Amino acid sequence: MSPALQLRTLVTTDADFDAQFQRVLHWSAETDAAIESRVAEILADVRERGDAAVLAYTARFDHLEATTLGALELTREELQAAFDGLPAAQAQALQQAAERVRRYHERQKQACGQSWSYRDKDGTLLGQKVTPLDRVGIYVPGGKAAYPSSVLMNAIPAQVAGVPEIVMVVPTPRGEKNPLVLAAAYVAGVHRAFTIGGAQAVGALAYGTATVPRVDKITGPGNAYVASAKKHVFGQVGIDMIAGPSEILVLADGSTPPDWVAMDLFSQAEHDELAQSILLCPDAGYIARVREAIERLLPGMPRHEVIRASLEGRGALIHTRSMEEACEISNRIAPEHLEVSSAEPHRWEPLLRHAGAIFLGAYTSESLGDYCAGPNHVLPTSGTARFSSPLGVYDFQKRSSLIEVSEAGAQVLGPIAATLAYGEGLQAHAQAAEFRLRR
Ligand code: HSO
Ligand code: ZN
Repeated sequence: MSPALQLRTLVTTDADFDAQFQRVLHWSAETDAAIESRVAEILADVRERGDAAVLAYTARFDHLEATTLGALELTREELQAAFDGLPAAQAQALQQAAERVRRYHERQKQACGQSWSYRDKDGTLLGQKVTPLDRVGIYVPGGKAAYPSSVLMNAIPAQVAGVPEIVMVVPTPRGEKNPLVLAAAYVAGVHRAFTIGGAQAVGALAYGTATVPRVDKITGPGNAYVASAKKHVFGQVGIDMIAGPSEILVLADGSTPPDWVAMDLFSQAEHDELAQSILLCPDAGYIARVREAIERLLPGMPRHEVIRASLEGRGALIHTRSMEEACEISNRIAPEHLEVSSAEPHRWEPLLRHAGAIFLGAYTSESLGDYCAGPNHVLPTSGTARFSSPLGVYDFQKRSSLIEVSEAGAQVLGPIAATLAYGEGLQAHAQAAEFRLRR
């Protein structure tokens, strides 16, 4: 018999609700000074010695020896062979997921990834030109968080954006390759792949080595070393985000079977002891039924220890006064995943401002979004949905402004620019504008 689950319930009418709520929310990525300085050393070494440094760290940390870094490159044929070797059901699921994710991101590109321009009344052309990045690096974790679905979620938007070269790195301890990861790379159109990982792989992508090409942006999740390395190289290259542990918030009106909600809370809790699962609901009876479902279903879960640690450490069932109040609290949390498990999800959706992804209605389990609904599963965590967005095609594009001033336009803009330029004490600026005025 396992000990009773210590899952806290909070009640918004409690006098000290705010203090309790703050404790639930509080989480900070531990910025471990030892990790930071170790990473800085590794990066400096990779920058200086290139391939040799990457090989040495790969031997030391991943127990994978090679005489050249080229020997750690996976060919497209190997990726294809991994795909061809999959059980038919897995191959098909991977393709179906990839197809839906691709279609969604193509739509995204259509809607917000296109160049545009217009001419004003003087015939001056103004616009924005959108171009893909030349080369991107995708970091795929090995070990306990090796997710083929994340390969799709990172590579497909890059491919849809039109990035001509997608380079994947994946740590491969002792050379034991994960066939589903390689197969996903094949399906998602990864161009080059290396079995390297850690800060050394981030350094190789950021600075380039004789073998690993230097990329313009690095995306993808990783452990504390990878996260620290990405922060270090930011500026030299672009990065997507620094993702924290997974989070799910279920906003329930009591109409969804409690078992479904319990399993949805488990689905993110099973990722990580530090993952966060929260239920917000105005119905105390329903909260009790979800708690009962959690206690009944937990022992049957293969990852029950991780789930228990996550629920006890960071989980909460929150009894609110109303659905409106639940929406407000959800906005304060700004969760990565927000399920509106309600019979009338469209009534509540307009009240929800901050969330990485919003899942509407009882049938929309968050896990469908993790794999195959279509939208990206790389989402802002730790409240960063207040100011950031899901990984998307736009992360693999950049924009250039376009300006073509007509002769007539130069007559109108010249005096304005010159006046402001003299005000800033910049004579060359002023005269560049004035030279173009008709005398
Ligand atoms: N929920 C995770 C993504 C994932 N789930 C991958 C399963 N596999 C991060 O949002
Ligand atoms: Zn997940």
